[in-house]
Amino acid sequence: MQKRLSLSIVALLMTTAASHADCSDAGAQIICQGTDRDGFSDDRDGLTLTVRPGAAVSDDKDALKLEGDGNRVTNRGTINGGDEAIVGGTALTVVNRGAIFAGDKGIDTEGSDGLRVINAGLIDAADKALRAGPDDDGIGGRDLHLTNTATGVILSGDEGVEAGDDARVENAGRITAAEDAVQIGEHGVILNSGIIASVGDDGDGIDIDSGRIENTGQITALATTGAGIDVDAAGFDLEIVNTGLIRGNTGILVEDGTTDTANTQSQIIDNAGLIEGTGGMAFALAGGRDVLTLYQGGALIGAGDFGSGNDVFGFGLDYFDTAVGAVAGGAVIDGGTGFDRVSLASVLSSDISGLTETSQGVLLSLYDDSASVLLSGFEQIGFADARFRIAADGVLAPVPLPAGLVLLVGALGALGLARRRGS
Ligand SMILES: [Ca+2]
Ligand SMILES: [Ca+2]
Ligand SMILES: [Ca+2]
Ligand SMILES: [Ca+2]
Repeated sequence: MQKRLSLSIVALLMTTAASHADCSDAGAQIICQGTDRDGFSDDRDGLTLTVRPGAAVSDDKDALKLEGDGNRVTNRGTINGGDEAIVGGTALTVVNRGAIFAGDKGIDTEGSDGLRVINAGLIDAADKALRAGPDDDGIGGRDLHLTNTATGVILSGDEGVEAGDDARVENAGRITAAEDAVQIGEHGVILNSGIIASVGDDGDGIDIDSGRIENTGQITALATTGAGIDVDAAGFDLEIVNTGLIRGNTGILVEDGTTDTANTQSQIIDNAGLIEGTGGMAFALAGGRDVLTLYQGGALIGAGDFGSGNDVFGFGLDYFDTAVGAVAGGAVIDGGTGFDRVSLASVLSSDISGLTETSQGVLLSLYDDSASVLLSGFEQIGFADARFRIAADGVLAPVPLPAGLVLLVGALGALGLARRRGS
């Protein structure tokens, strides 16, 4: 008798919940099950809202509006907003294992800090998928943490992920946007093993000010105005470690002041993957002291421009273990203005097999012409055993002057290098 009574109470509770088909709260715990067509709004702090598997919460306007602080949404069903899908306040956490659809923004915490999103499902927004930047007065927008897992898909008709400073984006899934796929500010950290792609007629794969990007996946932009990675004016440096693909009209583009405020910080780039500029420039690093080093497997498609400042184009100790052929597909690498150095730390000066002036620059060939690089605007070339400086008067000279290299210097001069530099 006792057992039968318990079962009937359970049955009654289930019937009651299903007939409400609503997001219902018991204190700070909110459960959404069934089909809720008028959304849910609550301005308290510290709420925990769960959309159960099979449940659907929708509204012609915002589907979930939780503008208090420290709220948490776990979605295992469907959230569908005619306007925003989820609007939140400070320190909102969203764990999505279901589907989130929005006629406008997917998750919107603009003007607040500390959005946490773990996405293993789908976020599909007609406008920005995640809007977590500062408001019009510059308030908020810091400290986004996004983890998009291998099953996570973020689709956007505008920016995919927009946030301010101190953002951290870990992507093993797919972030695809019509505009910038990921747009963040200073001290950003992006760890990408998946796909970050801008696929519209404007926009960059990543738009960032400073911080660190580690890429083992793909960061791409399709637009003829777009860069794989676009670096805006910044107060701090940016490091990029690439073993995957970075591709855009320009692969990596740093603002030089032509259209927006110039970036004069350092870009430190370690490349063992591919950096490709479909429009002809693999990279343009603008002002500041920039360092790009190619490691084993590292390749460039397109030309390179280090811009102003004293820059360094380096080849890691392991680079020539496998690399043969022309660096940058024969396109010129330009040191730009300033005292710029090429560093070939594993190469002996006796491995130079040719140094030829061309209309674009100086073609340096190594190892019986099996490897070559076309250089312009560099003031010094360093090898394991010697450095050569192109002095202001256009004369190429070893630095310091090892006696055995005098003949070589003479040969370089005969090839016309000094004349070109002086012209
Ligand atoms: Ca530079
Ligand atoms: Ca720079
Ligand atoms: Ca330079
Ligand atoms: Ca220079």
